Amino acid sequence: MSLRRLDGIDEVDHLASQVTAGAGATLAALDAAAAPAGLAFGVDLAARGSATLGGMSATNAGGLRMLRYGGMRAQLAGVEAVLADGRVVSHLGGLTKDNTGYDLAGLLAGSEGTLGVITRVRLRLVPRLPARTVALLGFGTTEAALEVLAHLRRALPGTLEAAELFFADGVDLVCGHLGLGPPFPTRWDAYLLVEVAAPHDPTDQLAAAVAECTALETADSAVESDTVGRARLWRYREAHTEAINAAGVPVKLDIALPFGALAGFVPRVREVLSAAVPGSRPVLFGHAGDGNLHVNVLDTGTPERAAAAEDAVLRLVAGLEGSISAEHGIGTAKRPWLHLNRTAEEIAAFRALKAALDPAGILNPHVLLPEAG
Ligand code: LAC
Ligand code: ZN
Repeated sequence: MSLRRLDGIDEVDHLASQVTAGAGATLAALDAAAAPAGLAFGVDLAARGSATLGGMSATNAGGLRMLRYGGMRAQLAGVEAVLADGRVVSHLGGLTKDNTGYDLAGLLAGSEGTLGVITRVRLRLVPRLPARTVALLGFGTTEAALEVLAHLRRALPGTLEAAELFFADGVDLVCGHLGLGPPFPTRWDAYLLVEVAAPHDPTDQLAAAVAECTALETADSAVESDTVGRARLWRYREAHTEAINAAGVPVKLDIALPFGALAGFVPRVREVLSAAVPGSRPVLFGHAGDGNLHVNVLDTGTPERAAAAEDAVLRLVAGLEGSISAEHGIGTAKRPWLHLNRTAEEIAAFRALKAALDPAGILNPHVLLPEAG
């Protein structure tokens, strides 16, 4: 019998670059367990100290490195789960090639607890890259920031790990909340934060790629490669959620758009909100590398105004062929809008799966699927 560690993480299988972990283990514990084997986990997010691997799997969390490694579903090599009738399904062998039927791990990832309760996960690990560099870039327009990102994707194949976008109003909130100075003397409209990671110092490569394209645009840049400097630049992005929550109770939307629609959406969503909910205050930020923006709307006031804000943004997004929930899932709040992204046939297939695996509807009822009728 193998001993189970208190942090819920089994011994790392360094031959397979995989590990088995309990659903309650945290992301931070996983990272600490993988490090001595020269490995890391492909998903990272700001709540790494409290986010659990079971919750991250059930919600198919995306996070900050999705553009390089994919989301939680891509990391799952197997799951153990308890079904609604108490039976346990377990497939934790982690074979690289295993074409023996339905992919239950993939199905349970992102099922939001509606089809089974994940109890253990078999996770793929990635090489731990020791050399990392972060650049924060300020631009006069969102278009310029996204053009530069497109260039960096081509110029930095295999090393670009994160590409985050945020805006002047969000930086103001973060600076006010944390008592931080602004990143640059100029208050830029759009900010792009990129991180590259490689076996050897990628700073020169990043600096050259940035110089090639920012020369064409009016821009500011700051580059940091030590741990403290990188964390200083990341604070401007990672503190957005806490700074927004400190400013009020936001309507939180989490959308994705085709890349070609992203730049136009930024001014358009502000116009749409100011028409639908006058006096509301949108703060946008997110994972530009995935086409995913978090749209947080402050100062909606009444529940009616909050619902109007939500409806206006989600209809705009669906009209642009985007996703009404890129990362955070449907939950209870987004159910009334699921039909904007999913056809009646798809929703019927969802209901058939739910009925087969949870006929009495005891697992996370009222989540994901719209109420029937
Ligand atoms: C983030 C969370 C809100 O990206 O998804 O910070
Ligand atoms: Zn996010």
